[in-house]
Amino acid sequence: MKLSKNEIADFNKSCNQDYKHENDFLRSKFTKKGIDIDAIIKKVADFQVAIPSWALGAGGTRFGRFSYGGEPATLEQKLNDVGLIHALTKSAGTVSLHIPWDIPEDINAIKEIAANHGIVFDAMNSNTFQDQPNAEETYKYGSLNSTDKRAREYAVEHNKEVIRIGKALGSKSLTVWLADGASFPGQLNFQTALKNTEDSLQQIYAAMPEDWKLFIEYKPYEPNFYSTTIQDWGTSFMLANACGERAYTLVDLGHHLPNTNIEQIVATLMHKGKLGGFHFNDSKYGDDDLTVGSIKPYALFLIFNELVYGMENNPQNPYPAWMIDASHNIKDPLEDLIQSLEAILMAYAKALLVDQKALKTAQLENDVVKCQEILQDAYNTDVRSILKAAREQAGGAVDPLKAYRAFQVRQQLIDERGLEVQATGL
Ligand code: LRH
Ligand code: MN
Repeated sequence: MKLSKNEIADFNKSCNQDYKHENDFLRSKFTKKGIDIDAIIKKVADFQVAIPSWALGAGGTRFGRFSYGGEPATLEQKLNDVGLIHALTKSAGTVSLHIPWDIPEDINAIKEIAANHGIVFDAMNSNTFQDQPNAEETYKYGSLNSTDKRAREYAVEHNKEVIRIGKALGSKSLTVWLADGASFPGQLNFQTALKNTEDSLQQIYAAMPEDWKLFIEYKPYEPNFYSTTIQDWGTSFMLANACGERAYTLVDLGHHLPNTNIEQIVATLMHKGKLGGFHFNDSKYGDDDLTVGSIKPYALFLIFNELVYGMENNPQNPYPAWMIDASHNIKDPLEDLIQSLEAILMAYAKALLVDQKALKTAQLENDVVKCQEILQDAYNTDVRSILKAAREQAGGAVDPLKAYRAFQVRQQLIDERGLEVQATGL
């Protein structure tokens, strides 16, 4: 199933055009503050977020999984679904693959399908948190941190294989997330585990092509519930420095203990030039992998406020990699991803409305009240008209979710693929 530019353009004509007047109002309000609404519309239109190949079907928990019907059973079908999201939103032009869940059988065929949808391959993800059928070694007691040298070597070799596949697809980065750790005190020697992990990551880093980046993802707990070897940003930052200048920290929003100040972590990593990228999602308690902006939209805005400041003031930090990492237990996976893209672009657009000059002055004057007023003036501004104009300019749907339902995409996918198909992934 594919959606053509003309179908979408026709759909846009049937949509309410008020957003054009709303943007005229925003221009009149913000131009006098030296904030260019049309420049923001362009920045939003150019902002591309990678779709996780492992989140195109219904997710699940240990308590159960409810399939969704019309799920993609093959990598080709997954790329088609990313293509549908990109056709509607024009902000999902990249996909992040997870190996071995998405090993391409025919590299050239896969590249061609992706190119037809205007999609490129973002960070590759390795998987040393599950044992594959006929695996020679087990990761039960860890992978890169394992006390068993053969398990470490097996895991390093797997990461080299992921790099080889990524190179063939045109990807330029590898994300390593490790479940490695312990569930009971005494089970692990922390220092040995960290040393083994550092040595193994250095071998993986050395195997990367010169123009690749390594993203080291941290997480405080799950599936280990007492210790995770790469538990927090500081450990990831330390390991990235131990690897080299093309190794960075990856921030998954769900990988923080309650009430952690993530925007400060982002500012700190950008200051040190070590912020590699994001896995966007939202959570109430643990690593819930919920729709972005569905629980803590203000926190997401504060993170983008630091990102906008950092992208203007930290040339030492490369342009971050933007990726979603979510799992859909009850929502239509494609609708969930469309909502997440909307929340990410809204947070970005609101952050671009922050009068950074006035904020700097108020901070220097310790005018605490004014600082909050400046931030919240931007946050409380409705930017949905900016997103609509950005999508319309890029040839997408003014209202992607409405279009998705108007075109009955899910029903067409079910007609094509049936109700029982189960996608690989989480
Ligand atoms: C771990 C994680 C990691 C992925 C996995 C699918 O919780 O966030 O990024 O490998 O989810
Ligand atoms: Mn993640």
